[in-house]
Amino acid sequence: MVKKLLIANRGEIALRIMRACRDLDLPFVVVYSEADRDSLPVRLSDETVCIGPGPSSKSYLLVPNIISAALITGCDAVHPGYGFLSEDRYFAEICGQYNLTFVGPTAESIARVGNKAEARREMAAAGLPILPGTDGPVPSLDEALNAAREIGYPVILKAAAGGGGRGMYKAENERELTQGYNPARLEARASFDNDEIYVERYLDRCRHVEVQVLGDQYGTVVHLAERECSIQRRHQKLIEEAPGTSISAELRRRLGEAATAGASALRFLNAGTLEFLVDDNGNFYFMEMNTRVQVEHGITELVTGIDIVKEQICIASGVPLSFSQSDVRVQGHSIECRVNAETGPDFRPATGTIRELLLPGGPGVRVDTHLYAGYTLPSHYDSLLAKIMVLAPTRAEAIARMQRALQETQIEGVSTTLPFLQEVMKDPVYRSGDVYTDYVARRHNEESQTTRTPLGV
Ligand code: MV4
Repeated sequence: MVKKLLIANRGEIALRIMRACRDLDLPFVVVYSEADRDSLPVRLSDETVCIGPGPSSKSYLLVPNIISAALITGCDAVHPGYGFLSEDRYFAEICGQYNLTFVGPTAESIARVGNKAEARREMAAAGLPILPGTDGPVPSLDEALNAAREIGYPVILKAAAGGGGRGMYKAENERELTQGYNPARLEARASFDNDEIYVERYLDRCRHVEVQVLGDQYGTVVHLAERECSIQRRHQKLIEEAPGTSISAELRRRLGEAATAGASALRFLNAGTLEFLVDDNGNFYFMEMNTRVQVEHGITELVTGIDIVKEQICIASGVPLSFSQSDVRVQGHSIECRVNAETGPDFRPATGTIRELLLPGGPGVRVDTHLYAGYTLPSHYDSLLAKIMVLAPTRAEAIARMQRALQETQIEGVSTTLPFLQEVMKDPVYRSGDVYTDYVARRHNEESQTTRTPLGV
């Protein structure tokens, strides 16, 4: 086993990793920025290291500071959590150079699927279904127009180096593609320092379904079934469920087999997720692969009973997976609501001091949060405050439990998404399970999320 783990993250995921360490009786160190001095992970940790000032670029993203923190505290492993350096192939490589075990995939795997155009090719070669699209980046508008003529409209332009939906432009026809091509490239360059874009057929009325996979150092790959994450706003997930609301046992098996085949083709190590779009006819298409633990991993833990973060640490330590595919059972239905601090019509991150905090409990409720009463939210980081998760025998019972949990939750001092989450739980369309990626835009009167105005504002 690794002997001492550096937790190179903050907020609720730092706390989540700490908990896995304590369950494993593994010593750990938490890093923090000057803005996170009073954070809960720092308060609850025996050993901490300050790695720089508040802005992430000067602390959580600064590789030399993280590596130094690990070396001076005698750590032999680093868990990157999600965001920050978690999908940075160079960080994974540098950890190796300093004999630090990176709790995640190999730098090579991160690189192979980090470029979405390449990931499409890799997965198609492994036999996974993909939407019609270009084999690689389209370097000119003419080539984009020619490709779209073959593919058929509507199409979507995606930044090869993008991810999570950033840098996407939908085009219904040649005029829109002509208008969107240059802005898409400029935005891709500005956001990802890489202006490669590719063209793909746009799928309407589909669901966003992702399959959790784990791979160990001995080539064993298993999947932990799917999560459905169709309820998103501006490509931020708001609500996730496991298993998917409309996934038959047959489709689950096919999705799982595809995900396992894709991950095996990469000889994938540690925890990852393959993202698919699923239509109403049981067709599914590979979109992209995430090579980290995800925010929403907890609902998979609830329905499978598998501790994904503990597995990540064991896998990184060279322990073979202790279970096989046939041991993995999905039991019950789980829902996660993300509570974010946000304000105003543009949903800007809100800051403030948590004056009062009441968290829900009772049967089937799990809350992952770094909040405590009196905590002042720093302004430098993302707006996630808490993940409220429930587990119940059926989806209807899970919704009832979530309503109970949301009713009990009180967060004073900062405005949050709690009212929105309560609206969704009451909505007959949500309750019927008839939920597609356009749910928030259609049901909650919000702008379309794919077609952004030219120049990407
Ligand atoms: C798409 C799509 C439809 N057609 N690609 C968004 C996240 C990224 N990983 C993939 N995403 C999508 N890709 C094609 N060819 C729909 C989405 C999508 C989405 C689009 C608009 C509004 C909300 C969405 C939620 C999930 C997925």
